[in-house]
Amino acid sequence: MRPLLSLPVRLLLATTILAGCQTTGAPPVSATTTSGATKATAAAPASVAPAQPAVSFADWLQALRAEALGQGIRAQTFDRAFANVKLSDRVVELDSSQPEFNRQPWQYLDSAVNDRRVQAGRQRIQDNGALLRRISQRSGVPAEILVAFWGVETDFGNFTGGFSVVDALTTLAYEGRRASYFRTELLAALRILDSGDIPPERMSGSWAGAMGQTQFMPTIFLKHATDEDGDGRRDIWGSLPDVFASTAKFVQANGWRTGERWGEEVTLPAGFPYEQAEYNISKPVSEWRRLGVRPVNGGDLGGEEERAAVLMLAGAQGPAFLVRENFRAIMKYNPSTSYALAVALLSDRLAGRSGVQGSWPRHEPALSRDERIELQERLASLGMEPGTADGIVGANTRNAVRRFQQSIGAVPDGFATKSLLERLRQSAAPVPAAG
Ligand SMILES: [Ca+2]
Repeated sequence: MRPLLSLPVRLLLATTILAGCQTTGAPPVSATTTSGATKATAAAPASVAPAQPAVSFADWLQALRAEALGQGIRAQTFDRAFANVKLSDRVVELDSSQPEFNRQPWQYLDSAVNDRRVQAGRQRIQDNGALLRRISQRSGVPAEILVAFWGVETDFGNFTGGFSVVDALTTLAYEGRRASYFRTELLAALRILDSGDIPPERMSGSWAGAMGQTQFMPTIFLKHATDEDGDGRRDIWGSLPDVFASTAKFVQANGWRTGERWGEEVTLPAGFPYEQAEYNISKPVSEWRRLGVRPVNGGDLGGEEERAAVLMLAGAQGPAFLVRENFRAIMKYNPSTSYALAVALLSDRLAGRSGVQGSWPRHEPALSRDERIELQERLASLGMEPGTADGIVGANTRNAVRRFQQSIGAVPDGFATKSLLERLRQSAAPVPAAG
């Protein structure tokens, strides 16, 4: 992940924050990670109170040691890993922050998929041609997809996060907001150290513990990291064969379908039922064709029996994408639609396909967190049922926006904009008289 906050991949946790992103099309958050941090996204954080540990760190560590040894981790491994352990204030700060998502999806996509990155990615494909072909043939995951993950996660290994994974996970397990999740990850990290894949001083990653060039959380590493170069170590920090093979194994396990595409950009006809443009509304491609969905570049959609959803991250004014099962496989790396679209679009460019043809509504400023909460509160007061007013624009909020748009005769695309918020302010429900 990027310089922003490097966040990890693979978080299974998908906290609400993530969930927000994904659904929202807001800039992604971190990958697979768990945490709520989003890599790309986070802007200015608002603070949440960190958890207060109930026991001293020394006592906590002693209990952890007993648990680790009970799981078969050698005392020597544990003691070496914790010889210089430090709790990190910076990690606590990052864990306590709530991403503002004050970025529009195109701003994230511009940073994730641009000419420089496409050039660099094509060069990496050339430099590693034989290796990528071998792994791709074996796994069924195209080289362009593998390199796109690598590019979006760490800019091809340039930004892998500079935190000690043991320090970061220890901090999060001891005093973070998701202590039990991170305790499991910390024990998994110890298991990796115990297996000799990497010495503790080289085990670096993001503040949330996503490691190496693929930003794998330790539990993901244990399941999918692969020793492709045969030196006896699974090294996703320094060995490209291991990096590509591990990524391929994870993507394959996430349900990648050999020979199918992730989807493509499409055009929608006038009168398209925009309320159906939601990631969780999946239909056979043939049905989308009947509704007038067409490839933006002409030709047929193909694969008509496959299931797909129409994804629009910026409402009716922005481009539309028909996303298939392989897009869902990408989402399992990092449950953010913006993230998955970045990987998908980068892979297309690496494969020589064109970039996005439609234009983004770049004149639309992002709503601040306070404005998103206000939007939700106003929608709720009008009986539009946006769900909890948490500042996260997910499917419930979009559907509430659609109800409001329908009520004023606007196109019900669910895209929350400043002008829509203005409109809501003018439609304020009368305040009920007290009593
Ligand atoms: Ca190796």
